[in-house]
Amino acid sequence: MFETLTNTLDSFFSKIRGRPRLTEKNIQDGLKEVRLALLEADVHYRVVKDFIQRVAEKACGEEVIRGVNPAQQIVKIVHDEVEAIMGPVDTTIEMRQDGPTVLMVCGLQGSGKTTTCVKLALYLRKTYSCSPILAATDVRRPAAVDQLEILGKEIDIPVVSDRNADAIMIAMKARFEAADKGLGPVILDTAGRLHIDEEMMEELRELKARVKPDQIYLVADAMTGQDAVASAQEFNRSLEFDGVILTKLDGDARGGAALSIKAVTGKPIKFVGLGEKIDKFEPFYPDRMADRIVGMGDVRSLVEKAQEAIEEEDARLLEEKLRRATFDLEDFRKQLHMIRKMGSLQELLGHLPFLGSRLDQIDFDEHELNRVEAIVNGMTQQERTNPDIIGASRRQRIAVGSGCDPVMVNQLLKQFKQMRKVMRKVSKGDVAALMESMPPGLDDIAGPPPRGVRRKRKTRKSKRKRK
Ligand SMILES: Nc1nc2c(ncn2[C@@H]2O[C@H](COP(=O)(O)OP(=O)(O)OP(=O)(O)O)[C@@H](O)[C@H]2O)c(=O)[nH]1
Ligand SMILES: [Mg+2]
Repeated sequence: MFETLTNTLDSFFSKIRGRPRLTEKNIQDGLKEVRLALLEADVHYRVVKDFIQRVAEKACGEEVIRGVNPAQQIVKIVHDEVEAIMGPVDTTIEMRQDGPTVLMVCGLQGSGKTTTCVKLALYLRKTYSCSPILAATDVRRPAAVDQLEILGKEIDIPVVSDRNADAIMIAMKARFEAADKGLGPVILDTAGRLHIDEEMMEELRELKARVKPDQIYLVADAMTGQDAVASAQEFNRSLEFDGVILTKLDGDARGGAALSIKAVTGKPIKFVGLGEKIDKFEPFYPDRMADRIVGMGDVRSLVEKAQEAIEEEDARLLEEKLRRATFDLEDFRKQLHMIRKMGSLQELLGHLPFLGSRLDQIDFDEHELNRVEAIVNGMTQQERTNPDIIGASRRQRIAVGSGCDPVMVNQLLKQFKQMRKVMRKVSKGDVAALMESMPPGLDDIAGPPPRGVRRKRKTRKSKRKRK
């Protein structure tokens, strides 16, 4: 899903990154391609129009922030806009205190209602430690009741049914049983039709009026693209639902429905179905979806990984030291150690926005990182805390101990001192010093490369091309 869109955005970002200055014209040109890709992904034309307009306005109107290049700013704008057209969304379900909570699930025939009811029951049982109960209120299709009963049995969730009663009576019966046995929420699996018709809407409206569900969810099939959006609009007009559950996102849907539903109906996607299996169901996160579409890499998981590795106290101390500019080689050694705990450098950088697809442009030299670590390890604690005491003889000793040339020890010390100098300036409020210390160039989007990572030299040919 979204592959073409992601690729188009990626090539748009690459193009504008190569430009020394961004003009309204080159932003507009790039956005033309993005517009096509959105339409191709089956996004509603009105959503596309508004989206492009907002991005263009913001991108052209945005003041260039010092130290952030325009390309970075545009990526951020696109990402935020993609997120904004799908969110915000609150997936929590308020559980009633005065009786069972009732959730009504409706949608067109075959959209996945029955499967979704069972998935939702399982999800709620896990997340809220409650005891959901299903109500077979689809009395239209004889086999529907059997289907729900079989699925409910599989995961041990009770199903209330009555082959001689109507939907309202069954829903009432389920609520009564839930109240009696202390179960809930009650999930109503309603009947669908091939197309929206007034009879179906009337039935659903009546069910809503009599049973008064706490939440109504519309199940929409992502594979049907804009049809799903159009029917969602109709449902909302006559029934007013609270949120959408978008199913079959695992298929080869182009994703247009996901990007259009909120903008067209005003109601967010709350959950998504990602497969036929009962556990293929999860809350919808617009920010994560935007990360995926805009190709920002899995920043979230990087942060989580880093959080695991860095003890909170360590992080606090480090921050304090950075602030007071008393960061020494001992801290540097700890940092190297943390990087190691987080995985290999390549794996780590793979999580970073933009670098993901450009890893092949960078030479990874885990070797050099090992060498740096060996040099720092070869120092005494006193030398690490106060590198200024390292003279020629100490340098020689460290070089021999770490199996490298004294020149390398010198180089590392020089770079470290330079870095500390910059940090001192920054801590005194001179942020420009940090910017000036960064190497210029295309990759500045990801900041200066860490030690151990070298940029590949540009060949004469590619230099000439860039000119
Ligand atoms: N791949 C995939 N298939 C799904 C998903 N959700 C449901 N299905 C399948 O879609 C088909 C229809 O699902 P149902 O749950 O019976 O749909 P329904 O809306 O209850 O259908 P009716 O009761 O006939 O209106 C089944 O084969 C499901 O296995 C999903 O998220 N991914
Ligand atoms: Mg069904």
